Amino acid sequence: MAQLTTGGSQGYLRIATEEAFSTPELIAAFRDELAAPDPDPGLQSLIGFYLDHPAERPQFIAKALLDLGEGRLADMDARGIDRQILALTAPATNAVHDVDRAAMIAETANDRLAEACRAHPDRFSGMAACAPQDAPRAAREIERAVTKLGLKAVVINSHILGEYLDNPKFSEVLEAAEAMDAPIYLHPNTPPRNMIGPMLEAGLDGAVFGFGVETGMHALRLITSGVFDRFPRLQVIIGHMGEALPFWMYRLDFMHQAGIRANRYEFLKPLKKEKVSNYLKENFYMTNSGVAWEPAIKFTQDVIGKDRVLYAMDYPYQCPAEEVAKLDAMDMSLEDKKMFFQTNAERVFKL
Ligand code: 1DF
Ligand code: MN
Repeated sequence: MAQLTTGGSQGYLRIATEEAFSTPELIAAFRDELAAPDPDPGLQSLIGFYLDHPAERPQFIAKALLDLGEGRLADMDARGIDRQILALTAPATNAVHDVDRAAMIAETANDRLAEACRAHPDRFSGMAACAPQDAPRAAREIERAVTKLGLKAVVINSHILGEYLDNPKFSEVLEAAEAMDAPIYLHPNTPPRNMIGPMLEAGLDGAVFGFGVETGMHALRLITSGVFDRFPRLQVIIGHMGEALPFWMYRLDFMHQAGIRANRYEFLKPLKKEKVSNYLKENFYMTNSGVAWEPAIKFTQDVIGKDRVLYAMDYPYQCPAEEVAKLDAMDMSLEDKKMFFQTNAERVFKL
């Protein structure tokens, strides 16, 4: 494999858009959640593994998450990554029961992230964390993070203690993101207690599959509940090649419309744009985090639009340099590759 370099000599910069970091405050809260009686099984499966497992990968990840300086920059250099768009790692504040503590963790993380972005403005940009559990405070924090800290988007790690963003209790969060013109990165979480059982039993609850099922469903709920009719300018970014939703699109449209015509569910009301796919094409961006796979990237470009598909690495969870080289080598015009790796991200995150 040829040496990967930063600086754009291949004809584009590489901007990685779903890159994770952590804070000591978040780690302490995860430990307390796991020590409480009857902890969330998804949190236990995911974070229990990354906090304490002796294998090489979780040890590397635990260390890399806390490095917002030289170690991270060296890893970016070695992989030819010009810029990371950073987000507080999943499930972040979504899994913290003490609402005040959750909000403090988000606010402190945003301060730390803004400091790292100020120290390395040519290498780091960031997304704001918040604690949607306290929606008015989350809305204020989104405004502060965008206007005072220069953060570019909002990260929300899918379900919030088993609740979903279409619940009217979270309206102020969506309203603030729309008002700030800040996209929401709907990042995966492990499935909640009432969904995880058979997946956990089979070892399929995490990034291998459960993440995608949970987060894809969350994204769909936002559409079918009419969130984008309430907030038409809201933009949502989903990773992992759109959590497979592009591949579902035809069936989603057919079955959703059949359900609407039959008035089958109280929850399902006709949508202004009628088809689920229209929202996927107009209110969503999709990144290829964890999917360094040319056919899936091209298919998604084809069905939702080349201007809506962005590159992501998912450092430090999945970061082999070989994946970067593989994507560089895609059979795709230089113009399209530049949109994928660079210019779509520059537009969406206002870099
Ligand atoms: C994993 C993957 C963990 C992703 C993550 O955050 C994460 C993993 C805790 O492999 O367990 O963000 N991911 O986005 O694919
Ligand atoms: Mn991720």
